[in-house]
Order: sequence, then C-alpha cells, then structure tokens
Amino acid sequence: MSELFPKIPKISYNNASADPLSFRYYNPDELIMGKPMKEHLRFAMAWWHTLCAEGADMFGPGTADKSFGADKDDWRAHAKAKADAGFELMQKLGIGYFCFHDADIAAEAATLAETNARLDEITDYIKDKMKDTGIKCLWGTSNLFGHKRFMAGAGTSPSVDIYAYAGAKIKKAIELTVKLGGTGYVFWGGREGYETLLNTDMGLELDNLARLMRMAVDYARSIGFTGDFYIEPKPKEPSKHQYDFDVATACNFLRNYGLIKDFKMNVEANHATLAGHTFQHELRVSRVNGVFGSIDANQGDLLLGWDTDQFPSDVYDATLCMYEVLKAGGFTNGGLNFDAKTRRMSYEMEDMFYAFITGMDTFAFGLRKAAQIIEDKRLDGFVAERYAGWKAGLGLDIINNKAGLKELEAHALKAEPALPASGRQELLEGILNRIIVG
Ligand code: XLS
Ligand code: NI
Ligand code: NI
Repeated sequence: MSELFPKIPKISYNNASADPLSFRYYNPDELIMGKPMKEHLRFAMAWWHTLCAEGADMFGPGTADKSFGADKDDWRAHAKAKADAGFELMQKLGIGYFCFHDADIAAEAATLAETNARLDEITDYIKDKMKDTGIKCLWGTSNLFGHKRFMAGAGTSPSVDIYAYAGAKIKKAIELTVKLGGTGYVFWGGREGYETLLNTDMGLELDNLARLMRMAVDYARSIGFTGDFYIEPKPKEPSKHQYDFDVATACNFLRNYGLIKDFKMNVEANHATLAGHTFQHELRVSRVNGVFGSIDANQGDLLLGWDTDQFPSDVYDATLCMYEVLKAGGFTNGGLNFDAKTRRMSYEMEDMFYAFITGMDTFAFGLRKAAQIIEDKRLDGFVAERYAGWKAGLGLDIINNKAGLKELEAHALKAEPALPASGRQELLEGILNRIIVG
C-alpha cells in the first residue's frame, strides 16, 4: 500500500538532534525505574480527533481535509482510508494503542441494523491491520451525544425509545471493543445532564443512568470482557451541568449505585480544569479512592475556558501527572490517550505529527522528572515528616480506632498544642523547579 504521508519518516529518539521530526525525551525502550518508557506511558491515538475532526468550531466549518484521498460520500472507502491513515501515523510515531467511538470508525447509516453491518465490516479491516502491526485497542466507546436523537441525553433521556436506542448502541460498541481486544470501555456523558431543572426529573435520570451502566457491565461480562469500565468526568459542555461533574462526584454516583467495583476513572486534563481543579487533583482523588484507571492526555487554554482539547505541552503539569501515575503503581488496563486535536489554523497532517511528537515528548519528559522526584525523596520525605505524629502514640491510636472524643479531650487538656510546622510551600516549589529545570 502506498504511503499517505510520504514526507514523514519513522520518528525516532535522538536526544542530540534539533530535528522537530524526532523525539527529544521519548526513548521507548529506555528503562525508567526498571520499566521501559513505552510501558509506563502506553500512548494511544484518539480516532476521532486524529482521523475525523476537521477543525470546525461554533463560528465556522472545518479547515483540515480528513478525506485521506477517498470519496467521503463512499462510507467504505472513507472508513478504510481513515484506518490506513491512522495505522500509518501510529506506526511512524511508535504509538501502541488507539481509542475509538463507534461513529468514528464508520459513518452512521440510515438504520441501526445497517450501521451495525458497517461496523462489523470495518472492524474486520481494522483487526487485520492490528494483526499486521501489533497495534492494540486501549478502549472503545459509543458516541451518544452527536446525533440529534440524543439532544436530551442517552441514558438520561426522558424518552424510553431513545434510552433503548442508547442501550443498543452500547451493546454493539462493547461487542466491537471485545472483538478488537480492548481493555477498557468508556462512558463519557456529554449530554447526560441538564439545561434547566424546570423540565428535569433528576432522581429518575440518575437512577436510569446507573441502570444502563449495570446492564452494560452485566452484558460485557457475559461475553467475556475482563477489562475496566471507565467514567470520564466532565462538568459542563455540551450540557450546562453534567452528572459526572468530577472524579469525586462520579465516585459518589458509583458507590451509591453499587457500581464501584467495575468502574475506574478516565481522567481528562482539560475536563479537570473545566471543573475548577488541577489535573493532578483529579488524579489524586482517583488514586485515593482506588479508581485510578486511564488518562485522556490533553490541555485546555485557561483563557478561553472551554474544552479546546489541545495537545499537551505543559511539562510542569505532565510531571505532576506522571508523579501520580507512578504513585498509583502505573497503568494496568489504561494508558495515555491523546484526546487532543490540533488548533484550527494547524490544518495540515504535518501539524498532526508535530502535535503528537510534542505531546509524547511532554509526557516522556514528565515521566523522567516524576521518577527523579521520587528518587530524590525530598518531597515525599517532607510529607512523611509532616505527618510523622500519626505513626505513634495518640495518632496511631486514632488510626487504629482505639481513641474516641474522650481520649482526644484527655490529650488536649494536658497541654496547649503547638502550631503545626511551616508548610514550606515555596521551598518545595523551588525543589520541584530545580528538578524540572535541571
Ligand atoms: C469529550 C470527551 C470525549 C471522550 C470520549 O469532551 O473527552 O472525547 O473522551 O467520548
Ligand atoms: Ni476525553
Ligand atoms: Ni475534552
């Protein structure tokens, strides 16, 4: 097959080169803390932004051409061309995984049955390419937000018919994920929320959403899916208020409905900032709740304030992200999926390669620095020291549930407590800077 991007070579690590078509920090087989970088990072390509999104925004149509030489009215030719382009891109960049929505891999047909037939056909094609290249599926999902039938939600739609349609789409997307060997299935509730409570039965909507997730888990397990389900929290956009606002809200939902053991989080950096959190905060909340799963690696523009899904370039954020990943013990079924798109003015495929190289190098840099932070021990040591009082005496009794309010009072009556030690934030930020800047 002829190449679609003949001007782009295979991208390799060359620490000394100024060539922008090479990696400066990502050296796939290099060991960091005893594990190859590629296994730490588990990079994935998002089918939708890479192969489908043409740069349309609220004020104008797309600027990029994602036909990849095919007639876009011929669904089969276009779907295959997209798959060809995706595999060439992943191979040239050394990306080991991809993520997809049903709607990304084949255009919807007039009926559900016809759409499903298209999906069966195109996944045969994709499966062959996976076999040839060794590239794997990280996770799959169903697009339950694009079509107008989902304007009032899918799992939270007031219409039983649309709820059933959503269930049918999820069933098929799970089957496709299993067929492609995916180790995750994502729920992103774009329209699972509300615009106004004046027309919304919130209790019923939440119960119904949980019922649909339960059905999905039961069905997936019955056909042999052993991977993780993920909720991808996002507070708003397109809905004014989305039910999976942030990790803490999603955890409460999962516990309330008894779903927590089958679900983890797919944390997206841009969604974290939309919720008024840092990326690291959302990862930490996942970690302490035992639901650290996978990551949509991107970043928002804090001045624009919407979900711009830009390719990540912030090495500071990436370092703190990888610190959380290492502290969580690394990915199991998850990975770093670039749910990211080039900016509207970067409309050439060459830009897509620069974007991935920058994104991959940003996280590779972050991994190297996160490992250094851990090996350096000053930051972790400071935190351990700050909480040292909990290792013995009354602190330990409290932790072991051996003390109640009476014991606390007896302790407090003995002496006025000293102030807590200085938090030393500026010192710690300086240490972090020195490690990052080197
Ligand atoms: C959109 C979401 C979407 C999910 C998958 O904001 O990030 O791309 O990752 O449906
Ligand atoms: Ni995402
Ligand atoms: Ni996003």
